[in-house]
Amino acid sequence: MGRRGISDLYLLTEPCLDLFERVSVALQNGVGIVQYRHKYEGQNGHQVMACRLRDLCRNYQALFIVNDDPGLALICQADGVHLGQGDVSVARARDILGDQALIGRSTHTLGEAIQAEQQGADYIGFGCLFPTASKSDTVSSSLEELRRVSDSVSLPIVAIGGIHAGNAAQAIRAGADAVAVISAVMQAKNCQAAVRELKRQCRAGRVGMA
Ligand code: TZP
Ligand code: MG
Repeated sequence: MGRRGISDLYLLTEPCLDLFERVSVALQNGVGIVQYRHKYEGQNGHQVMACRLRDLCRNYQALFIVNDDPGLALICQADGVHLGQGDVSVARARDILGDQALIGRSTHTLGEAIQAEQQGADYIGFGCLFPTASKSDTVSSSLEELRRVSDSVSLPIVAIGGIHAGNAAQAIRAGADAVAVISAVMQAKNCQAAVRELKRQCRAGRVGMA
């Protein structure tokens, strides 16, 4: 495991009919961190789903993170929360969740990454590295900027945006500790094969760095 459990493959959920089955398969095949990210669920549905996913993650000793909402993270006793640039401050999330919580911040530039570290985030998301259909309001970034971030920031870095088995190793080689994916796993025809190949590519990327 990497620093505080952030390594290799970080899975973000999206609404789908076989959500729990997919996440279970992902966990069985070595996903170590799952973020509950459902933008369009009613508040009640959020709580029920988040608590079920938390239980699932606990069964596999995986970390469970809630997107956007420290209040929901508190209610469902998540391991932490992931904050976008437009969400509450790291300090506010820390007030709500306490010192032990893992707080992530989305970043798109070296400046935002340095700021997230200064503000006390525990890890940063960095991207969007490659074209994605999963998020419309993304800010594009690059492997070169990821390298600069990796040289300047000591927090764990989770690369995100359009990552699949064909480019995951590049992101790791450029300095990411982990790669975060939605569609590469949540929309995979064969979820198990997708997770295994992504993990293999992460390992290949690390070997390529040695
Ligand atoms: N933040 C930046 S890109 C993105 C998020 C949530 C979507 C990533 O989804 P995918 O399907 O792995 O490209
Ligand atoms: Mg957000």
